[in-house]
Amino acid sequence: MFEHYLKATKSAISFICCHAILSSQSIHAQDEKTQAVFPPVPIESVARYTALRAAGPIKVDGKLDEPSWLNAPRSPKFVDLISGKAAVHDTQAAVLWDDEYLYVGYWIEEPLVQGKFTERDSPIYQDNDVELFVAGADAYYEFEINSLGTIYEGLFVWQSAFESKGYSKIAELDQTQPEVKFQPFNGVGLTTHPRGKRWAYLKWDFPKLKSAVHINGTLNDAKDRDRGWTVELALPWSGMKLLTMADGRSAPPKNGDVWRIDFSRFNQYKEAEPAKDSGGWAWSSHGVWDSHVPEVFPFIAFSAESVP
Ligand SMILES: [Ca+2]
Ligand SMILES: [Ca+2]
Repeated sequence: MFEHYLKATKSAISFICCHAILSSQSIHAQDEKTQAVFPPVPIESVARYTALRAAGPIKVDGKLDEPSWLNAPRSPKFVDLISGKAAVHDTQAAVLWDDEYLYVGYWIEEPLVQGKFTERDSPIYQDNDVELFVAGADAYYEFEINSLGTIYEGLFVWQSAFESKGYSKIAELDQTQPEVKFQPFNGVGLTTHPRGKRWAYLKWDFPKLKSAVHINGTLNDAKDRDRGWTVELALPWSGMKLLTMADGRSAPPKNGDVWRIDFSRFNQYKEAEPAKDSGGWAWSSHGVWDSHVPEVFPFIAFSAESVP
């Protein structure tokens, strides 16, 4: 969801044409409101979850039919991104892990499964999408996927840590190299984050990431009513070096380690009034129209225990 902002700043096309969610007036109001209160939701209300180890192999085919998925604890139903109120369609997620991968599964109820983008790094947020953010201490990763399985991803590094934590010396982030593409980024709704701006690397690819979707229904066919779709992800721990380098955390994690990981979906529709549907739903409410706030990401503790 970050690129709305980038596009808006680049081309002066209004922010609202992309996600068509908030008027610029209400964004401003949101900013003013959240300026004084940070994080935008109380820390006690941020979701907590314990991720168990997978009990067997996970085939990344979009089908969450492995015994590990069937037995993994699931998130509560996703709630409205801003208000935390119930969403019209059911969305749940689960997390598993083993020595090689972090696995994430999403169950997405959707009566009209649709998608248009087929080219990698297209503006997936202009489709109905599912998003994942994985936070390190001084950098975070964003991933988006649509029902066609097309992905969009990027890496963000807090500018205040860029030199001091050694990111500037990493070849793939080295801003003196002409082939390294980067841009400043300041959030999409919360532009007053106390940590300030990030450097956005939108050409960055998570090494050896595996992703797949499975549609339970018919794609781009409104004649029927679909069940929805599922998303299956495997992120190799070996690809997380830029997320772990600042605090030296273990990847794979140690028993009891806690990471901040965010799970959300964004829709091109909104539930009719009187619902106050922002169009974005998340495992744990963000309190603002912005996912670039690691302080509101769910606490995901990793347990050495396997799923039953
Ligand atoms: Ca599978
Ligand atoms: Ca359909």
